[in-house]
Amino acid sequence: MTGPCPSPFEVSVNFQQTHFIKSAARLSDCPPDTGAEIAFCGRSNAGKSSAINEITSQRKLARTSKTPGRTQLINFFALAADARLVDLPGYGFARVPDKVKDDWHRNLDSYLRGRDSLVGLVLLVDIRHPLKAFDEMMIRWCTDRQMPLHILLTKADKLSNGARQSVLLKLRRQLPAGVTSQLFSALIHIGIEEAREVLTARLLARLPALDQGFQDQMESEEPVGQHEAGPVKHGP
Ligand SMILES: Nc1nc2c(ncn2[C@@H]2O[C@H](COP(=O)(O)OP(=O)(O)O)[C@@H](O)[C@H]2O)c(=O)[nH]1
Ligand SMILES: [Mg+2]
Repeated sequence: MTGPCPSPFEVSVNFQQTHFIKSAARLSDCPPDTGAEIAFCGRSNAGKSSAINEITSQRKLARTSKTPGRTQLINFFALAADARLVDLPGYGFARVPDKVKDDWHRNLDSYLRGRDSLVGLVLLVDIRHPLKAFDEMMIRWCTDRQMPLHILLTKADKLSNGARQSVLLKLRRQLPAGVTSQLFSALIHIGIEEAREVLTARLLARLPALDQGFQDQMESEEPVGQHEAGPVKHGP
């Protein structure tokens, strides 16, 4: 028996080829706002950088740190032409001055409000500390704007299998309809494929030109020039 047919995106985009594009301190420094990108957000130390490294099978793509609050910039990574992953600044680090915290908050806010290519958020939550104030705020922000949101319960290795499942079930009961969630561990490799599938589906929803271009290639020998005008943009 043959396995399931991989989606065109999986064939044309290899997560392992993801590369760093740039770091931005403010919206005006971000790469061109075209195509589709998915941003990883969460409290400092939740495991954002580790998750990006794990999903892309690259140990050092996004820096990881034992010191919370180290990543203060918005970091962009290219998955493919016009498809990006974004590592957002961590939130909730107590030991930085208020001025710095205010700057982060402003950067995060202007990015979230101003970025047309943002097609979804991944919220990372330490499985031992589910749904703190920041997490609740992000969930509300996404549901108010109908922004797709997927939650990774990170560091699942810190709990027994039974305890993990019960945190996940409890979380799912609390979440608004449409917000999806899963277990994740960068350390013992839980949930990597599941996360990749969610990312792939979200990006493909915005990049039909990429999908269509690939299908055309499969179905005919002819060049796919008619699709090269770029991805279709959706409002708002
Ligand atoms: N046990 C465990 N530790 C993790 C996991 N993911 C990240 N960490 C650790 O948590 C700390 C913060 O991780 P990092 O990815 O830098 O978090 P970020 O601040 O959200 O980017 C580091 O010491 C990581 O080694 C995991 O799946 N399991
Ligand atoms: Mg980080």
